[in-house]
Amino acid sequence: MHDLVAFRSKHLARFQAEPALFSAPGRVNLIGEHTDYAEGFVMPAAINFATLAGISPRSDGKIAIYSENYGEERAFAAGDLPARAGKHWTDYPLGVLAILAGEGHRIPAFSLSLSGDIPLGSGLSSSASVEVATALAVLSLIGATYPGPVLARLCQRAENEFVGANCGIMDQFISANGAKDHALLLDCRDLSFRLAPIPANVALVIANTMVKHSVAGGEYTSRRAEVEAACAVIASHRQGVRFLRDATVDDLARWGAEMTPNSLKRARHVITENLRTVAAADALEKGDLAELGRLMAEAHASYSKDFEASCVEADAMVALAQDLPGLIGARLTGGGFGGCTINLVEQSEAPEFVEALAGRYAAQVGIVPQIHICHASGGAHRLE
Ligand code: GAF
Repeated sequence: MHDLVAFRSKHLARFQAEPALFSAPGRVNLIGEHTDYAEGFVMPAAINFATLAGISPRSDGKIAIYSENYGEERAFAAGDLPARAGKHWTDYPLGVLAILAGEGHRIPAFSLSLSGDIPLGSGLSSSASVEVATALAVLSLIGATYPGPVLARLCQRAENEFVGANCGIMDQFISANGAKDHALLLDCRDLSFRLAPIPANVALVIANTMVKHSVAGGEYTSRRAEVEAACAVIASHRQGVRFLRDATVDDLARWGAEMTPNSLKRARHVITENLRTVAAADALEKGDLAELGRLMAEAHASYSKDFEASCVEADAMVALAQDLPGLIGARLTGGGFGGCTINLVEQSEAPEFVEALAGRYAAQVGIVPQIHICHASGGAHRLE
């Protein structure tokens, strides 16, 4: 939980100026993994872990950025910002500035403080929340606003074009556009979305395997390449297929033999995951939690076996949750290869669920996990 008063006064003490404050949440994805860059469907929710940004103008032509998480301050000349990433935490805020400058904004001098309580490398989109919080803060100083979906696209571009991570739109989109107590079914083709209420008696229990995950890592990129290679095979036979969003399991039956075995499996995951994600939104809207849980289990099996993006620890965390009282559905969430599982759990059972799962995981895997009972939160906003 953030201490806003402390955050504000630290900015004041460090930079001798009152900051305007902004908050951008992390996210958990209920279902729809590695589908966003295939122009498919995802259903994340923003969570009550966030990055705070405090910003105040300066008159010395400098941009000073302080990260409370890294305990480090860096300064740049506003008129001569780095053109390339430096493999440093400042790449995320600097990437946003580069994209805003490219959109024709003059970037003013300012002091920016950042502080996040999203566990880093846990697959809960700390990077996207830094980008969105920075964008909101800087835009407020410039006096410009963008609709949430446009803001998300600009932040995704910061990550793609500046940081050099080939992510899709999901994380930035939900950080900018999340809604309290709702999951958001996003069509990553046209960015249209609908909100599905999460019942008050359902808790989002997020279990950190403590195995670090990174979108910038090679596995994410190689999976994406395999997905795109599968799509190219189908596109060579069937006009109008631009992304796997346009493909069907029937296409795989016909032309799968022309793909590498891995590409075929990755494509089967993406194509079936799109179907599951839309079905999961319908189930949530109808209050059919049993069906939602079934789809989450199917999604995890597909993510683990066909997409091979799980790991021993995440498979264990999902398996160990299965017979615990109150479980509705469990799966590995986010980019894969570590990070967190999402467990939908009956609220009244959640505290016991957390204790039992933590105990089982520590006993079997030998790692003490961090497990949080979260709720779906609103998207990025200015704090008064
Ligand atoms: C990461 C990426 F940043 C998202 O765009 C998405 O592809 C996700 O992995 C997998 O669903 O969070």
